[in-house]
Amino acid sequence: MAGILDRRKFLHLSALSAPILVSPKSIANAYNIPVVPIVISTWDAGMEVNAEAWKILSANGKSIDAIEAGARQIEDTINCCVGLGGNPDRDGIVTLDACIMDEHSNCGAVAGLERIKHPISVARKVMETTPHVLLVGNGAQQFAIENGFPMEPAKLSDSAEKAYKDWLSNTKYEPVINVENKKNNGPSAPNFFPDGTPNHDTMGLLAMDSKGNLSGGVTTSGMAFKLHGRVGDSAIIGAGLFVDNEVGAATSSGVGEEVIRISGTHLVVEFMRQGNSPKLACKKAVERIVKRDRQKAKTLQVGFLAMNKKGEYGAYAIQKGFVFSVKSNHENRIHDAEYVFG
Ligand code: SD4
Repeated sequence: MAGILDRRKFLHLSALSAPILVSPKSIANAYNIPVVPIVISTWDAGMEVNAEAWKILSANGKSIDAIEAGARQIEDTINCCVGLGGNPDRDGIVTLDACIMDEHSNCGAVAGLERIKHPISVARKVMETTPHVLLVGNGAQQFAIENGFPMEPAKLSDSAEKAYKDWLSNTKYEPVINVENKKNNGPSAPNFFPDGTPNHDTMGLLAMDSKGNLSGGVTTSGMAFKLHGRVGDSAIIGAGLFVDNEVGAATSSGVGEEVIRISGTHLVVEFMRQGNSPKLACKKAVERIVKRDRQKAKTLQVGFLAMNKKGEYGAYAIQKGFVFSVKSNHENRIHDAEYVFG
């Protein structure tokens, strides 16, 4: 496809650029050539997620397949903050939300899904085999079982069990914003509570494949100790995830209610459609939340992450501490997002 910087052209440009010390990325930018493939994802755990997605993207695979593979990687990680190893609701039950969207605006989602390891794949099945977008609760579980997804034991991971017991001894229902890790000053430092446990539970990822097609996905155990039955932004197209293959894609992490209230990722994509960079689009969406109730916003976290059709990306958060991971032919690293309140 014309206008796409694939691996071959990239190597060619690298060779051309070497003697004059101009990076292939700046050449690509100068000629307005999208840099593909690329995958970006929320938080530092996105590094491993990206690595899995990259196996598909670097072999000229489709972005939707890369998204599913990346999300499955973290869903497989027991004792992590995403998937069945995540924290339960206030009744002690782990309920999972996920959604997926491709370059044709096909989308699928599940919410409140219990005892199924790969909600992202169930969401994809909803997208590909039903006329619906969102299945919830028992219906979602029944659909998963009918489609061959095994039921897992109803057992909390060790870290979730501990967190739940601690929470039960002090049942104050307040979402906790991410705070700096006092134990570790590395790049992943801001994503942990001072005792070292992860303080986020959502993986959102966006990919553009070598054909320049965008897809995205989100998978989460949702906000810890939520009311049973509560659904967050991560299952809702336009809130936790939105993809428009003409413009770009966005995903979110943080307090889902605030994201749903402003149709957050749809808003980010619309801001990009108006010509804003991904970072500015994310900033404007964050400001929409802050403007509504500045005092309340000081007590909670929301981060948006976005990518446009050029392969440019950016993020913005309410609080310090939101980080995201990027993998392309140019880089493989974690970035800090800018924020409103430091
Ligand atoms: C939710 N947005 O359920 C998710 C929570 C989250 O990092 O992102 N946590 O509201």
